[in-house]
Amino acid sequence: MQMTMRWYGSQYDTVTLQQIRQTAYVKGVISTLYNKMPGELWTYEEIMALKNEVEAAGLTLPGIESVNISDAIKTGAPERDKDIDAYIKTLENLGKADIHMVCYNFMPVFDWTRTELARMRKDGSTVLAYNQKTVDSIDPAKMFDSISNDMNGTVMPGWEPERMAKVKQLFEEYADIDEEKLFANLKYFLEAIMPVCDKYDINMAIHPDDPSWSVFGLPRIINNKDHIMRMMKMVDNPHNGVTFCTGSYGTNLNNNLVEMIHALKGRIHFAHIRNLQFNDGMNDFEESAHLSSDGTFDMHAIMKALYDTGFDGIIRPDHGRMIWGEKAMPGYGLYDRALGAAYLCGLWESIVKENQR
Ligand SMILES: [Mn+2]
Repeated sequence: MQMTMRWYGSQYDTVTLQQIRQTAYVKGVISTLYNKMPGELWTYEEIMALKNEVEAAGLTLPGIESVNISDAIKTGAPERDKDIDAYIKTLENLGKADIHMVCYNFMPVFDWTRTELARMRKDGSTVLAYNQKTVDSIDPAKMFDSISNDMNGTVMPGWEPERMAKVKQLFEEYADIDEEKLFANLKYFLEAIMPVCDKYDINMAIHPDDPSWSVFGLPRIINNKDHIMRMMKMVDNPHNGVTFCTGSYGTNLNNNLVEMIHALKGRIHFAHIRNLQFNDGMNDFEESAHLSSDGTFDMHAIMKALYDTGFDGIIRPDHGRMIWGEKAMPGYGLYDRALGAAYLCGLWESIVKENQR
């Protein structure tokens, strides 16, 4: 496995490449061209500028999170073919730059939903949290206003103010999109891009919906084993794969994470590892430290399932807590993600060596 950290670029991130390199555990970063709108073409020169900057700092850039999918592609609007053409050219440019993993999601309107970005825990650390009652009582158009004060002056990916200003209009665009239509539009997109993925050996890694159930009445399809297996079969190509995000699939306690990893053998191209603490069943959860005993999931079992299925892809500690007074994008500070990377590397080394004996 390749241990990485997500990095938002020198213009936007509070964490530097040098700090990431000094963790010693993290060898590469997963990044994006942060100023690109969904549907916009990424040129080879822009991609190489990012790659060269990362490599000059002694790190690798093995993948992109994310090349975002436009709403036209998700809703199947007439302009989708133009956006898909741009996406194909972007993939071609990434392939030419020797980058072979692309994370994306197919969530309508909201990329992910949390009701608090800085819930205080007993030890004074702060974490992202979700409360179902709050979601049920809030006007989705106000969702952005309710959380934007906690962003520490950063712009959260998927929650860009320009996009959120159009939330009402976005809801109208998705008004007649149900699960079946979303599956059909995803299939149409994947079938169009598979030839370029085959040509340049690009692994597409869909990120699950977070939380893994419908919010604000919007359809969600990448949320459980049956749905993800349906997606793997509907475009049965190893380049059609997944980002296995434990903290997203894990929001639904009926999802058996270890069983899902085994079912997805060979199709997990990217792993996001984090833990959750549930306070009122699935009605209220918060992100915990990565450590198994601080949350709900058995991290050793998860890492072992990845090992047992021959996982050799890219992995990263997902969101971390905000600790030691750090001010950063919620979930994306340096300190707790570095602790997470160290812990996951320790588990992995131990599993590898136990199995070599
Ligand atoms: Mn994730």
